[in-house]
Amino acid sequence: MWTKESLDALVREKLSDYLFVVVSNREPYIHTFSGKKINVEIPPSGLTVALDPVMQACGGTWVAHGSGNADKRVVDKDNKVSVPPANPRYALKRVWLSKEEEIGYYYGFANSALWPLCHIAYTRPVFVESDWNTYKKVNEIFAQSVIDEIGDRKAFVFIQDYHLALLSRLIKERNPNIITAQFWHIPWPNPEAFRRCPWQEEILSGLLGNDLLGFHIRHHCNNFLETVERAIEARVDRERYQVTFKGKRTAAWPFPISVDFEAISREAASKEVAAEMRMLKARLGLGREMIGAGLDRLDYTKGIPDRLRAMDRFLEKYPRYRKRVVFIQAGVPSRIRIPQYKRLNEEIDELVEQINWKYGVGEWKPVIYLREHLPPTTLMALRRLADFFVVSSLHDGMNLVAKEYVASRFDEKGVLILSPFTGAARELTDALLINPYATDHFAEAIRAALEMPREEQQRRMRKMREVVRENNIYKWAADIITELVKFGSGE
Ligand code: GDG
Repeated sequence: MWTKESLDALVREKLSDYLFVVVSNREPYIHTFSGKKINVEIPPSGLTVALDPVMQACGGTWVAHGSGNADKRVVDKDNKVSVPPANPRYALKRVWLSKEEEIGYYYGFANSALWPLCHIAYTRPVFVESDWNTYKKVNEIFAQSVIDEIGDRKAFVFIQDYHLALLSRLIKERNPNIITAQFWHIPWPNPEAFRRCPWQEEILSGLLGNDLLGFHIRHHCNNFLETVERAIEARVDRERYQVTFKGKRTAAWPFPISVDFEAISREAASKEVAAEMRMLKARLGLGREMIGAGLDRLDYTKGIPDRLRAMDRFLEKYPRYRKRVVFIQAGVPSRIRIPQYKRLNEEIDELVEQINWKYGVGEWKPVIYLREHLPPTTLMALRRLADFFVVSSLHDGMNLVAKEYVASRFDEKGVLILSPFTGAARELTDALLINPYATDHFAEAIRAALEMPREEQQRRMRKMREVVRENNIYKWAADIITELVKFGSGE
């Protein structure tokens, strides 16, 4: 089983001759002003949890957009700051973007075009030529920053996600000896869906600059290979999952991302979390009710209205559960500058209000909506309090929230209700699988979860915990690094 220590040893052994560079849009540490003081925030993301230990072990460089308002204040003349702040182990090199660049690249092409294009969630992608041009320009800015950092050293570059689809090719054009891998954190849709992108050839060509391209599941790799086959002149080897394009080979393989199982499990069992569970119940005015919960970044792909509709249907169909079940939805709004996200927030507000009006009695309300930024201990307390936990994405690359719930339930209690349209559903087959579009069936699953005997809960949870324990975040990183170094040795 992979642990932080064994990953550390692997990195020291295999990467020691190379400079290891991670590139992502989001930075692992953000400096912000709080009055005159400067604070450091760690953004909540699975990516940071996965790659921070790798970086700490190999002492490389992480290149990312400097988005904090105090970020410029703390960097040196090369735009670098040593992190983690308390015990510096590697360099965070910041890339600066103007407001216009951020709007066109991040809010525009990445999140209004590529994100809805790759998620089949019936939100129309918006393709704006000027956004595309800004996206290309920002990818160039990142490429230059990476190239300057590497100089003439031997290097592995590990690129993250859909914000930087053109990066590997831009890097290779400047220095073909650099080995690059990229992980695509969102689904890759079928070729029919992808061809709606007016610049599909450029994007594919950009991604095929990589030596290794990672997706969460094999299905996304297959979609990618089919898209390549249909869209550009390239040779696709379906057996080896490889593409040859312009004389260069790229492997497209699955690497299911995960969480730090042991750390979450340990933290969930702490005294602080137990105390927070009591405080949270008191704060929310909860007594003996059974508790359901959902916790998401507020995104239209996560199926939040769909789960509220299922809750509505459940309470309508089974009045005996009124006043006996409460559903808590937590999560912070995200990307609110994009109109579809604003509309989603309004839709959720309306649904919560309607359901609470319909079934509320006196002080009691069936849905509690926690929209504020909650500290990790509170989120952990919520997972531990949840008799059932809902992940109802319409489409999701993996979904770490589901794995975090499983990792938190060291007591082997609780039921996970999970959408089959998540990557996680391929591994967590002992969850109650629901179709978020099928409201009645979904409502039945809520009832089944509430009525599931303890022994069955335990049997299912135990199996899911085994899966997440074994396939943890360190295995994800180790598997990718193991493959990556083979390209370095020419294997
Ligand atoms: C993309 C892919 C893939 C959520 N709300 C709050 C909060 N979170 C934390 C969760 C979890 C993380 O954020 C979300 O991870 P997900 O995997 O669920 O989803 P995306 O953000 O869409 O990530 C996804 C992932 O990349 C990794 O490859 O799994 O499919 O879409 O860790 O706990 N954290 C805090 N407050 C919140 O309100 N603090």
